Amino acid sequence: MELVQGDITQIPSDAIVNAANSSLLGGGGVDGAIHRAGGSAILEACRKIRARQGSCATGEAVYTTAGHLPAKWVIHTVGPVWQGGNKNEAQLLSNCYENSLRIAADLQVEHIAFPNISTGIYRFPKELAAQIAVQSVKATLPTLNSKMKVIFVCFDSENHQHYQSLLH
Ligand code: AR6
Repeated sequence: MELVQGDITQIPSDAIVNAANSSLLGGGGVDGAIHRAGGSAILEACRKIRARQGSCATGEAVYTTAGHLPAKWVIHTVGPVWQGGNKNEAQLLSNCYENSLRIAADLQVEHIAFPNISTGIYRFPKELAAQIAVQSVKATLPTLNSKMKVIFVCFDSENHQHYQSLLH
């Protein structure tokens, strides 16, 4: 596991994870940044997935091309909206990391970059989200037939500090 502070759209990686919403049709935050930088091919691919399966449930993940991004794939996962902690938010957030890693392993990626899912517009407490992210990755990686490198990409310094204390 590695830690980087910056914009995930600039990180060269086999797969970049998007903190999407269940419509898969784009939005603000990191989702908006990924669609803007990656171009229309990502939205076109998302529309095809919607036509096939409908929306993407919270905690689930799907993958598309990465368009113009310096990556092969974008894995779109839908984090939970924080509603106080009694709506299964922790498990659903953990599922986002686990399901994204499972797709990445199927795609045989060697590097995957995660943003801090749910910690922006969806208001998940950052410290708890960081603990769940690290724990979920630590629990999932050994179950996969993969030597994948996981890069946590923190946009803001508060998230970066939480990950720093967890990873060192
Ligand atoms: N690179 C890396 N991280 C980023 C970037 C970036 N370019 N931009 C923002 N972040 P958010 P959510 C961080 O709000 O909370 C969208 O509208 C940000 O600082 O992007 O899961 C979707 O369509 C924060 O730490 O995602 C959904 O409707 C983290 O990314 C909704 O927002 C997540 O913030 C999802 O909300």
